[in-house]
Amino acid sequence: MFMGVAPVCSCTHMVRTVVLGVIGSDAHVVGITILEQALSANGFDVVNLGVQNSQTEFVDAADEHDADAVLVSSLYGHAKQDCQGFHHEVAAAGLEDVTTYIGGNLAVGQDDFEETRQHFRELGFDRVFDSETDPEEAIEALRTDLDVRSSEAERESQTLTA
Ligand code: B12
Repeated sequence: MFMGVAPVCSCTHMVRTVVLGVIGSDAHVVGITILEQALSANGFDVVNLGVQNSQTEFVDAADEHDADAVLVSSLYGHAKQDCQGFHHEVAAAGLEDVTTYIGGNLAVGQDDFEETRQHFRELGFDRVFDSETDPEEAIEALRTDLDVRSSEAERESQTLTA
């Protein structure tokens, strides 16, 4: 009689898929490489798109891989232009439930980061991180945001700091 095969893993939580990449013409690769390693070491399934991605490439990858989160990186100071309309593309693809973060050197020069954060939050990003961000901080935020997605009430009670 066929007895079946025991599951290899009896984990109670799902592996979360994260699409990660650098947007626009930006070629700074070190930050996302470190983020990829940290995320993978912490159990995330990471799709690293590398550098110089269009908005469409992020959205297509999120769709194709059924991503839980999209992490956009930008270092060269043109993130505002590169991210204009990004969330319209996300919505047009029916991916409004995908968590979106952006991080890096998001403006030119030394600006007031709270203003920068506010700008990107208004564009639609769930969290905005500066270039001093430790990968652990992003991982903690992802754990919080992706775990509470099962409960609308809990999600609304979260206080976002990034
Ligand atoms: C190395 C470097 C280069 C290399 C890149 C090599 C490569 N392939 O990666 C080269 C020489 C090619 C280069 C080119 C340019 N660069 Co450059 N570069 C740097 C430098 C010195 C280090 C970047 C780096 O690797 N840091 C180490 C990694 C680990 O840190 P990180 O990238 O900041 O990433 C961390 C965080 O930011 C954060 N993070 C990043 N993304 C995200 C995303 C999310 C979602 C989260 C949560 C966190 C997060 O987590 C990461 C890991 O801890 C910085 C100055 C600096 N000290 O940061 C300038 C810097 C980024 N470059 C700069 C500029 C202007 C340029 C050029 C435009 C110069 C020019 N006129 O040609 C070009 C752009 C070319 C292009 N098309 O991208 C400026 C940007 C200025 C701004 N934003 O206001 C900087 C800040 C230098 C400066 N002070 O002026 N650069």
